[in-house]
Amino acid sequence: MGERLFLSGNEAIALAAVDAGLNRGVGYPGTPSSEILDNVSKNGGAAEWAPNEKCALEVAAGVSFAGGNALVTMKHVGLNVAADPLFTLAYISIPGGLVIVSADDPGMASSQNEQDNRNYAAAAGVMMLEPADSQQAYDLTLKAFELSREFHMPVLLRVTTRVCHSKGVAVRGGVRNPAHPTAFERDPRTRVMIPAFARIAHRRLRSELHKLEDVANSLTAEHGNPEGSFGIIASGVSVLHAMEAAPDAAILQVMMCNPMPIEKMREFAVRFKRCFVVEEGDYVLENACRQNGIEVIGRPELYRFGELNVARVRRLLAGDTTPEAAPVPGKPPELCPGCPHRKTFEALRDLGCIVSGDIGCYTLGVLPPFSAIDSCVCMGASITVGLGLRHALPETEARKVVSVIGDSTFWHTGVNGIVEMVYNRPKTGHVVLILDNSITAMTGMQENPGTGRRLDHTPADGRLDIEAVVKAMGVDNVDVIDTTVQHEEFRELLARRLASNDLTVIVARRVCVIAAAKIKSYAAATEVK
Ligand SMILES: Cc1ncc(C[n+]2csc(CCOP(=O)(O)OP(=O)(O)O)c2C)c(N)n1
Repeated sequence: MGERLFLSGNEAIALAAVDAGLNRGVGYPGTPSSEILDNVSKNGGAAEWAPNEKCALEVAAGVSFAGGNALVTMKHVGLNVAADPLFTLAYISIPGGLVIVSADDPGMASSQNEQDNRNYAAAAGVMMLEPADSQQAYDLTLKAFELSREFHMPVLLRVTTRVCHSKGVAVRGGVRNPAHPTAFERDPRTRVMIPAFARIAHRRLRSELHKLEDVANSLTAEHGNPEGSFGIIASGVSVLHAMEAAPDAAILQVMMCNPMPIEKMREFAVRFKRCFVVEEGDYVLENACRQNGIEVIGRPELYRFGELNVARVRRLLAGDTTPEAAPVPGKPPELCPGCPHRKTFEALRDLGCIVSGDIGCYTLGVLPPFSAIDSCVCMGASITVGLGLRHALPETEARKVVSVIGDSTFWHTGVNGIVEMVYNRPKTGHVVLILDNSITAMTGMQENPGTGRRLDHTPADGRLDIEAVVKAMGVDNVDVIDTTVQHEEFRELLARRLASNDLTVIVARRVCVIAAAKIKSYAAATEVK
């Protein structure tokens, strides 16, 4: 009997990755995935925050090319940023182990969309495992590393908010591998994806995926009453909801959703007059059943939106499509009292700026009493969308456009926006406001390349300096100001820069009030050493 622990899904993934023999965990924070790498570090594994998800996946790819095991963590939208390496890594023969955690957020507890990354697995041809609880998060992480090493392919591990954050008992098995030995073996035919090699690699990928269908069929489990009056095919946390909503049904759990256990699903479905599919998000299992001639009862569109829960699954199984009760209104989010972003947004509002916003705590500047953000698309988009507005709007309006971005987001993908700004300069110039609260606040106070500390808050080897970087890139004016105390100076500066045709970066710098005490304690801990 292994060690019994009480773990969240994220803690279980971290522990299993270390137990599997981890050489490096790499990621970029994003709810609900952020705690995984902290826990890797707490369990003695090497872990780092990369500037963004594409960098994270590529660093991890290098580790796996050296024969090591690499874990990559990100939220679902992070995989959009990392999609370029993902699709080609699928073709590459990996000597080590490469497991990519995609933490999806159905219901958008903390996200800008509810994309279902099971679609990525199918589109890229990458195998994907899907745990339902902490025990399976532990077991399937171990399995993911095993499969990655056996088939020389990356593996996606898809978890959702409930799986990441719910706690449950998980038994830690006997596996305790040290980090894998590494060495470089030259093999350009399988790792340099020029068309001549990639054509062969694509065929290899498809043939391996066919072999993996047997693995998919073996990675299923039946729950509930095998003699039940109806069947349910489900995956992820929906399995648990279905077990509770329909204790008399037979439930087939799909743990590998790419490739899919088509034969198991077929054998299961034919046993019942009625077989439902219960899944969150897109119609991934349902469509696979239909494409393969497996007769199932699907979900009305109402249940495509948001998370499922036991009550909703009961309604779904009853075919109830009457409108659902509106959720109890919660307290709307707001910028903290004392947040350094507050005074900045007051000035933007009062000066009537057109604000191209970005993603971070500061997105809350859209809400009253500030109402001072006009668009927000994805991380890094503030600068580039602002530039598009500058190019397209009549001059009087173009002059009001300001791009607002946080420090972590600037290092993530904002830097590229500065490249675009200097290279394709709008006639009226542009003003970029970098809200530097010296931490990645929104996702739980993680370090970033500008804080000078590593993931575990010890001093980093290097610290990136925003002013030096943007100056070196050719920005005309680089101003640094504390808008919390220098209100009037900030308003005057902003108005002056907007009136000019210059390219301006204003760094509004003041540490996040919530992080300030922690940052002091990190400094103190270092001094003692
Ligand atoms: C591609 C992508 N990765 C991760 C996230 C999660 N996320 C939202 S905002 C944010 C960073 C915010 O930090 P910062 O820009 O420093 O602003 P702050 O919250 O500190 O004001 C992150 C990591 C996301 N929305 N999109």
